[in-house]
Amino acid sequence: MPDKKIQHRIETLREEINGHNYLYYVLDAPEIPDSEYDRLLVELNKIEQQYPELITTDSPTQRVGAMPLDSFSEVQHEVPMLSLGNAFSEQDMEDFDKRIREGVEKDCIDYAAEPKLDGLAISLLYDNGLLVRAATRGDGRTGEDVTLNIRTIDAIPLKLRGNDFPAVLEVRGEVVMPKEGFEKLNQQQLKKGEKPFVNPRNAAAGSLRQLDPKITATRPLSFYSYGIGLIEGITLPEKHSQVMERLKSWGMRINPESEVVKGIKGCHAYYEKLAAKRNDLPDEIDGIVYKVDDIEFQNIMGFVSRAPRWAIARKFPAQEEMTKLLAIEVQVGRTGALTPVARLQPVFVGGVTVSNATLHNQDEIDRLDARVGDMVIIRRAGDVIPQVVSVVKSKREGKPRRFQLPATCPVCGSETARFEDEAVTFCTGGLYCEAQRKEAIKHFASRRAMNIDGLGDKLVEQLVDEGLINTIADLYKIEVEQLIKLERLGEKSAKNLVAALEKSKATTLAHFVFALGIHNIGETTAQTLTNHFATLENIMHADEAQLLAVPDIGPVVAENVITFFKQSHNLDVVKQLLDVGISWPKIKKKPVEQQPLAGKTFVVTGTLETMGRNDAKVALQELGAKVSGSVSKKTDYVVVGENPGSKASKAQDLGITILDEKALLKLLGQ
Ligand code: 9MJ
Repeated sequence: MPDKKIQHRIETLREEINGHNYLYYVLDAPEIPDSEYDRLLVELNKIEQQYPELITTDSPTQRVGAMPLDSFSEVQHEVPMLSLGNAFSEQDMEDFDKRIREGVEKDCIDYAAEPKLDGLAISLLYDNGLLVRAATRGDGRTGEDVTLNIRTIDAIPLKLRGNDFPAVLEVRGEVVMPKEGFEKLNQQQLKKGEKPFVNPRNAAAGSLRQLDPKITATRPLSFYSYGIGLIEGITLPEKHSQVMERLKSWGMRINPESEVVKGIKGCHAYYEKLAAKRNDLPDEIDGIVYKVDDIEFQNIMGFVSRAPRWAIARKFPAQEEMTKLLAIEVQVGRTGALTPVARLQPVFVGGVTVSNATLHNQDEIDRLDARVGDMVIIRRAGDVIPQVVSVVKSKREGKPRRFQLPATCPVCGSETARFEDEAVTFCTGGLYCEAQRKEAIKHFASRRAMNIDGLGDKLVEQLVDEGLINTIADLYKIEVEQLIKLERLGEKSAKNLVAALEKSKATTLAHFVFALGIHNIGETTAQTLTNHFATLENIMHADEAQLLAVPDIGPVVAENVITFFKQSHNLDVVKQLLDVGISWPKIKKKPVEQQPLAGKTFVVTGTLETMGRNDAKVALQELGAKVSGSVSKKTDYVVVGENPGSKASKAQDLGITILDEKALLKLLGQ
């Protein structure tokens, strides 16, 4: 039998936890970090496991129920759950305000203004302060019992605070999924290979419809209350805003943006204020709800069918609309990336007319299964570029073909390519592709490539825009007279540039290979290729096996090199560059097969005295050797310096030839 002390500790812990929940959710002023909160919960859980007879259903440990349901049962709403009339313009609002002023015979009305949350309306029934039932709105009269799911939402108290709450209280409000949680949930869905949710509202609805509350418990749901239904046992204050304050004191969360505003002017100002904030708010909202604050006036106005005449929802312009996907066009960006773009039947969404939306890449098209002729949902939130959210499959007519990004670039006709683990498909045209021309030329001219002094980004753009150059080879045909005619370029600069171009012709093979702008070929890879193949011809004619034999060259680089030099236009440009006189010192060594250490694998370990380990590696590579990081049966030689590690002993065990530094230097001919 647990003693009084245990009972007391349990009660203290529950009160503390509920108090922190209140600080966090209702007052938005947490006092302790999450870790501390978790510790309290762990302690409570531990004691309750030891004394299960002390567990109560309102304990904060009891949010997630044990068993999944077979189905949801029906709930009759004793006080119907209302819907709201809509206003779409200032004029609609002015008409509404006029009706109220005339109805209650007052010049200026106070309105309780609240964000209109885009979630699910829910009714919470508290009996003697305990949450006993939660139901969806359904058709307003009959909803579904979702108590077990609702209990998992931390922002909803299982027990009301204080001791002045009514014997029976039905709280009404909206279950929402905050935008941040929605994004995270969708990332998880994609990772699991499951379908992402279309918007936070759908995600919230899907989460509440789970028969297994354990699943709902993992979803980032939240709740704001905005009114009451049944109430027994106390009389309420006379204003809606005061009622909301009471709800807050009992532990219910109220939207912090709520305000009482004066008259129609106040309504308009509040609308403008929230519309400007809309995208920065944590939750998705689709408008403003205005309620006559004085409950006596509410009673005077009454209802029409199921909507109160004392409240209205002023809608923001819709952020989602349906329209037809007329075509999918492919754009080639500055970097060569192919981007599919949806051409749409123009549609007014998020306050502007939208006729294009990006489809990002092939994966996105596949995920949406978007096909030409489909009806699609377009979303434009704030300043975010319009997105295709989903395809309305039920409206698909006939059997449109799946869309595939083209095998050749729509701008230049070069082959397109896409590598494993990369989402983008890109044009391999590089130098030749008009879409990529400016970027290719800028790269070519840059300091670490051909180092053309005075040819900056701005000037490149000007030269291309004025039609003076089309390819990088054209750079070397520019004359001083042509340059002088350009805006902002004096005679001296023009002469300097032509001189710099002339100077840049004397380069190195590694700089030249890097300057070509082959995808994934950075400076180091260009150097590696050069060391290994020694001549441009060898690099251009290398097949996959030869490329893969080069240390540090993987399949992606190999494919990039092969595809680049397969394009006849790239070969043209290279030829033109050589024809204008670009040259480099010959690398005095034989192609790899003929090199002295070709086919031999080395491992270098320990400290070398006369040359660094890295220099030793490069020197070995230059003689055609492969240098590896670990010793295996395939290793031919292990070079051992001072203080070698386990690699030396492993080499001994495997019977591999061991070289000291002297032997290495001899081998290198030094
Ligand atoms: C929403 N959705 O945020 C009401 N609502 O009041 C607010 N909905 C409402 N109030 C009476 N803030 C019926 C519906």
